Amino acid sequence: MTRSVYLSMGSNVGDRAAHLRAALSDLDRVLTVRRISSLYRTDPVGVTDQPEFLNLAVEAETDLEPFELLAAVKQVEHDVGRRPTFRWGPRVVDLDILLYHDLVLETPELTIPHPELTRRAFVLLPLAEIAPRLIHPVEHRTIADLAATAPGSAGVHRLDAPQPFKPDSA
Ligand code: A4P
Ligand code: MG
Repeated sequence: MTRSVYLSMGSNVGDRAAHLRAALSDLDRVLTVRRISSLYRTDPVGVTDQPEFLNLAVEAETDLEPFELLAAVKQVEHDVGRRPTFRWGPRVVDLDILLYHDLVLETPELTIPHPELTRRAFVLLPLAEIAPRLIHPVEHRTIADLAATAPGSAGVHRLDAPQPFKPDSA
């Protein structure tokens, strides 16, 4: 059965925009990308002594089951990180599953909705741009509402969304 899913992407190493573009086109091969948010320049959260991130959110449709989707996004991370232009070093793209239809799942390998979703402006603001009326299946609040009260939103800056961020086939 085809389901709507929402993912977030971030990069803070090397050519961040190129990493995100590569991840988007990779992703579009394994699921159907429907919407892509603008790109956001975001202050690092958690470990703050690291470079600024670029973040975005993606809406897609997929027939993959949750764990198949997790495997697919891990594969995309791996593929993008292994591009020959980038040496060893830290992972260049982080891909998280935010929401999978209205599924609520809590296992050691996979938690949906993503447990940090409600606390992270760098995830909520891009997501609210593409899915403001979506209801968080645990909080029972809209994404727009959660984004409006998210801590750290001052560190999240929306950039123009250049066309190259759309995968060719979208
Ligand atoms: N996992 C469980 N649930 C999920 C899910 N819903 N989606 C498991 C994806 N993965 C999920 O993730 C570790 C394991 O989480 C996976 O193998 C999977 O089984 P990871 O991405 O390999 O490891 P990580 O990056 O250390 O963890 P995580 O939680 O993704 O990192 P964080 O905490 O998200 O930190 N600041 C800004 N401004 N922007 C950012 O993008 N990102 C981080 C990354 C920190 N600060 C940031 C940003
Ligand atoms: Mg991750």
